Amino acid sequence: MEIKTVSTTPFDDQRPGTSGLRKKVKVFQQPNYLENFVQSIFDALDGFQGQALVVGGDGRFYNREAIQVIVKMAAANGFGKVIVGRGALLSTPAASCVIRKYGTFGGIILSASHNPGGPDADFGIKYNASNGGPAAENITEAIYSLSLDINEYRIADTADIDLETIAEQKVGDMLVEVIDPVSDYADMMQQLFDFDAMRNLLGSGSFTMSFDAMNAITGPYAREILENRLGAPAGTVLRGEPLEDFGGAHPDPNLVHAKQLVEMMTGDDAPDFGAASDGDGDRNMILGRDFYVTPSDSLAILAANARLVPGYEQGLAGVARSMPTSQAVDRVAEALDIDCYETPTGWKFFGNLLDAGKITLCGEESFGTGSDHVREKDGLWAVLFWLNVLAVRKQAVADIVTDHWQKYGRDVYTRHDYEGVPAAGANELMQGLRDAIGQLKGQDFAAYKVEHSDDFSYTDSVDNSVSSNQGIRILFTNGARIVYRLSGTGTEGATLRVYIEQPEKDPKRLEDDPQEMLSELINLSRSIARIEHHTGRIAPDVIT
Ligand code: G16
Repeated sequence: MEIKTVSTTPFDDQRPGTSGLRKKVKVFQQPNYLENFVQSIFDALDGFQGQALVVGGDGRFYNREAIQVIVKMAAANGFGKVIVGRGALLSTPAASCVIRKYGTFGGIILSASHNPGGPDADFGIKYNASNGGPAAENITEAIYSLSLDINEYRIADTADIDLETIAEQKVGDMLVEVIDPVSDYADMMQQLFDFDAMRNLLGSGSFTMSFDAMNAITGPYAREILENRLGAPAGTVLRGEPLEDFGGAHPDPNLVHAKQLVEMMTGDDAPDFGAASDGDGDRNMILGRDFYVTPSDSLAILAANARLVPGYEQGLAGVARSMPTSQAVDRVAEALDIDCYETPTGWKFFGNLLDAGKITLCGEESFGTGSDHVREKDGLWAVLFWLNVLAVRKQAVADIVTDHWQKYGRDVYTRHDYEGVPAAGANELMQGLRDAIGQLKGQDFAAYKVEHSDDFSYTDSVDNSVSSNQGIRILFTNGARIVYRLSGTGTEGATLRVYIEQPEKDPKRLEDDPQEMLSELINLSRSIARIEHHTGRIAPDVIT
């Protein structure tokens, strides 16, 4: 095998965001752009000579080309083996599962998650460590600083590998194993959940479900698990073929982008249970008939019902949520007398807590829920968890949620996203809030009095690393909160996320519409941050 050393010059925009490097496909297609970043990943790592690397992606446009480059660069840099999903496919949680199951050195996952795909849309790449989880900040920062200094990369000068056949091949001395992308993951799900009970529910004739794979990676996984292994009727999985451009859809499982499913779930003949997953299979949305379960509530409900599920019947070591996620799970943790951790946004922050056995379940308001079975959030896992709970409790989704609110109270919650706003205005808005933090305490805003305000800072309880500037929190004396942060996953301008929450215990109000219940706080969120002044927007683009 001939190894080429290619001269290159740095790009100054390769700092990974909340979850890896996400850019427009056209940016990645610039000569040497992908190669520089991959070489910077390898240069940031130690000790991988002769070791195995997992590679796979969500099937979006440019996935296959990028995999071929990564395989050749892995060979040239001294990896002993690459494990790749057939068709260049691996969902993000399946990649995490495979890294852990085969004890590989790490993995590279190609995805821009819930962002659209296609030649004019988004692409992404991230490195996951041997625990199966996204690389910690010290690694992503090292990758970034190496990318600023890079002057050459190494690549094997060989033919492309065959990605379609499950078999072993060689690239020089390096072994390439093409695996079935679904089976390891499906086997793991079968170990965690009560497939017999779920099969009975799905075959009972009185229960129906629909799963929207959004033309993205979860299609083959959902078909294998729901239709083949659990016996759900063919057609339970909608939009089950992964397409390079997701069929033009925006593969983000929320009320706006999964509109088709949301519409199906209304009315008397709607399915009993609806769910969707995103581009790379790590997000989930849970719906009952005429009922939407917020991701924050979903986490709390899974925690409260965990003992009903075989994989968690021993109980939970602890739970964690990202800071902007509602405090619903905190109340469950209190009742279960287990620890609850509050981390910054980004799945990577759960890794140490999971590895140390401090938590079993964790989740985020951004449609992410997961557990210690892998080190990524896991869309289909959350759906199966719900299905298992439904099979045991034999109640409607809405009844399970309202029962939960009756017991624990409800954290009325909404997130307002102002997308694609000019970065300068968004930064000024955040700076304005940062400057005001000190003076907010004790101030009254109509019925709300500020108890505390800060720019969230997190100290990891395992390695003591500190992550600062993780979002502005305004906490009110009645338990309500407004949180502001800028998204770290967008590829155009800035996205301002405003998270609004208020606890409610009044049984008569528990089921009211959150936008109405929170209307005063929503107005406050706009006036305190002067959103219109800084962004020109009078209303958000997406409300979840
Ligand atoms: C990623 C991260 C999540 C984060 C989400 C939104 O998810 O893994 O931890 O909550 O982005 O981040 P932001 O608010 O910064 O846009 P995914 O599904 O995009 O990989």
